[in-house]
Amino acid sequence: MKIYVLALAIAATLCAVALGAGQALATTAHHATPRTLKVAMHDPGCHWFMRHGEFTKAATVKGRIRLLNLDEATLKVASRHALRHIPVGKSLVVGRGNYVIMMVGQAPDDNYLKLTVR
Ligand SMILES: [Cu+2]
Repeated sequence: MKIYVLALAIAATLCAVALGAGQALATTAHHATPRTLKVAMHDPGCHWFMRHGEFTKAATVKGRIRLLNLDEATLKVASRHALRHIPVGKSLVVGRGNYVIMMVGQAPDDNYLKLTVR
């Protein structure tokens, strides 16, 4: 009986630790709310980063950033590790790395946007 109680106490302690860790993670995520970088439709080039009311083909940001697709079709976000898609009106948070952003079915001379996240 004593061993059973001891096991129960250990299990309860482990649960409390796991719960605490989970809350710590949630808190961290909450504080690091990423800013938003818009990708907007604009010709020529079809799509551009829109920052401070200006259209640019390249952007460098510090810290995680939320990419918002305001283009006319799904965007492709390519990094060394993955190719991800952002449907129109949706967004994607990206972390540190280099990215090339293009649109599905885009013309060969449309923009390839370069994003650097430090
Ligand atoms: Cu486009």
